[in-house]
Amino acid sequence: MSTHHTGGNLGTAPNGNHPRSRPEEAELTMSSGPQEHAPARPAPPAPRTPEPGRATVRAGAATDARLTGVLPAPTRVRPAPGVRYRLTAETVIRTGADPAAGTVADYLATLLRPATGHPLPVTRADDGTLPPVDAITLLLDPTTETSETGTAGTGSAGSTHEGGYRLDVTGDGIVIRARDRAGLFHGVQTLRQLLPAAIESSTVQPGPWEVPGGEIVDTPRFAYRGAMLDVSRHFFEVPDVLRLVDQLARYKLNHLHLHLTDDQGWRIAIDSWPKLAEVGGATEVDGGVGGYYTQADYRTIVEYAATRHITVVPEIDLPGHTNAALHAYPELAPDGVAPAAYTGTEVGFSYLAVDNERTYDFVTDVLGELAALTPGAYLHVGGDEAFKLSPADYATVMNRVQRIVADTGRTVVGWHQLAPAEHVPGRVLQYWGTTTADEKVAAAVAQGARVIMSPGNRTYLDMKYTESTTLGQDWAGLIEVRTAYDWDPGTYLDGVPEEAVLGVEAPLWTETIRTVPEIEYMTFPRLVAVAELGWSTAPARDWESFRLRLAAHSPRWDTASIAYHPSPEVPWPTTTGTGPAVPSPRREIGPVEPTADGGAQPPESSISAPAGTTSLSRSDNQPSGR
Ligand code: TNX
Repeated sequence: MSTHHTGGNLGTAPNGNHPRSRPEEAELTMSSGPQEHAPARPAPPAPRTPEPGRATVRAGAATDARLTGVLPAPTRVRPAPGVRYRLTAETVIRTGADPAAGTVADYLATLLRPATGHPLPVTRADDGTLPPVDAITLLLDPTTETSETGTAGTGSAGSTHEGGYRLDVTGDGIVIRARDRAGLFHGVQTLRQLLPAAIESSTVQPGPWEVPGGEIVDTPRFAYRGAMLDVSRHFFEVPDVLRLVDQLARYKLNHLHLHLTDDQGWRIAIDSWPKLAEVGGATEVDGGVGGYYTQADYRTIVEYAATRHITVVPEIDLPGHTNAALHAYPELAPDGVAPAAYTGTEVGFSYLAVDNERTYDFVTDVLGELAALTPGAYLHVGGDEAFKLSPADYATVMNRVQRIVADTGRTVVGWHQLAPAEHVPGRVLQYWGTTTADEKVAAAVAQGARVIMSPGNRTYLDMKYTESTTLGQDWAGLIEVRTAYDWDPGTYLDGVPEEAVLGVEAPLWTETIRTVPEIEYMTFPRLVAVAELGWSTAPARDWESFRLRLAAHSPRWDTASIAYHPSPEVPWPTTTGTGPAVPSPRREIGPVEPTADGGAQPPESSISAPAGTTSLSRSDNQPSGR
C-alpha cells in the first residue's frame, strides 16, 4: 500500500455507554461441571439478555464458574465440585525456601490487600515444609510438571517452556507451583481471576473471598506473546505505559514492543545525539507538544515491566519512518537538508542517506545506547515502508543495520519487509500483512528466520471494530472480536510452520489515539483474544467458550475502570442501572497496580484528555439487544 489514511474523528473519546454491570459476577448464568478442558465448553451458554428470573444463580455456582472462566484458557482445568477455599483475615501467603518466590508473593499480597482489607502477611517456610492450613503457598520447584501430554507443547517452544505453573485449591488452602518465577507470576494472575470480581476494587469490599476448589495445569503455547504501543504518533507518559504493562500482565503477555521513533516524533533520549529527542521529539500528530522518555524514564518502564515478567522490545524504525531524525540532524538526510517537522499521518516518504557513513555512526550510536539500556534479547529495527529506496539501497542499509544489531549481542527483529535482507542467525520477522501467503517471508523462514505473527487484518488494535467505530483506521479491514480470535498463528501463513512461529503480537498504532481510555477501548477485548492465541492450545481455545468467558470477565474491567468495546458478539452480563463503569477520559489515571516492592503506588502523574476532547454517543457502543 502506498498511503494510509487516517480515519476517525480526532479528538473524540470512547466515553461512557459501556455495558453496565454489577461488580460481582453472581448474576451470570454460566455454570460448570467437573469437566476436563472445561473452559472449552461452559454450558449452558449465557443468553445475551437474561430474563430477570434467570439472572441470579447461587453464589456457589458463580464461584465454580470462575474456575472454568480463566482468560487465557488454561491447558487443563479439573474442578473439585463443592470444594472452596475461603480467604480470610487469618490467611497467610507463604513461599518455600527459595527466596526468588518472595517478590511474587509480595506482589500477590499487594494485589489482594486493598479489596479484602486483610493483612495477608508474607512468610517464608525455610525448612521447605508445606503450610498446614489457611495459606496461599508459592513454590519454586524445578520438577513441577506443567504440561499435559497431547494437549500442550505443540507450540514453537514445546512443553518445557518458561512460564508454566500448576495451581491446586483445596478447602485448606491454595498452592501454586512452578519451575520459574514467571510461572509463579502467571499462577498468581490465574488465582486473581478465581476470586470474585470485587477483588479488583481499590477499596475494601465485603467478600466473601471464595476460590473454587480444583486443579489447573497450564503452560504457554508460544514463547513470545506481546503488544505494541506506538508512542511516536502520539506520545504517552510513563504512568500511561505502566498502566498498559499491568494490563498485559493480567493476560500472561510477556513482551511490550515500544515503537519509539517515526516520522512524527523521536521519543527516546540518546546522549550522543541529543537533538534526536530534544528537537525530533517536540511534536506529534496534529501538532501537539510531543515529548520523549529520558533514559531514566525508559529504565523505569523496563524495570517495572520486569517485575511483571514482561520484556521491553524497543524499536528504532529504519531506514524509512525517519523524518523526525532527519529534522533534528539534516546531515542524515539524502540531500543534507532538514525537512520540516511532520505532523500528518502519511507514510513512506522519508529515508536515511544510504551512502553516507554518518548514517552508520548514527545507527551504531543509537542502537548501542539502546542495547545498554535494554536487558531483553531483542532490538527491533523497523524496516517497513521505505518506499523511496531501491531494493538494492534498502538491502545495503538494512544488511549493515542487522550486523550492527548483532554486534550489540542482541537478536534483530524487523517488520516483514526486512525478509529480503541477508539472513543473520536467529533473526525475527514480524508479519503484518493482510494475506496468508508471502513468498519472501517463506524464503526467509526456510533460511532459519522466525516469525512474530501480527496480521494487520487480525491483530491491529488501531483497526476499527465496525464502520461506526469513531477511533482508528480501516485500511486492513474492520476487526471485531471474533475476527481477532478466529485464526491460528501456527498455520496462518504459507511456508511458516508452527516451529518457526515465535509468537503473536497485537500492535496499537496511535495516529488517532491520544488518551488512556482510547488505548483501552481499542485494546479490549481484542488484546485478550490475541493473548489466548499466544497462550492456549486447542481444545481449550474455542470461540464459543471465549465469548462467554469474556462476558463473565467484564465485571473485572468495570471494577478496575478499564475501558472496553462492548462488542455485540459477546453476551455481556445484564446491567443493574448503576451508571457507566468507565469514567470520562478527563479522570486521572495511573498504573493500575501496586509496585512489586509491596508499596501501594499512587499514580505518579496523571493524564487528562486534551482540551476539546468530548464524550460522544457512539452507535457501536451499545451491543444489540440491550
Ligand atoms: C502501517 S504496520 C504501518 C504504520 C502505521 C500503521 C497504521 C507498519 C509496519 N507500518 O506505520 O502506523 O500501518 O495502521
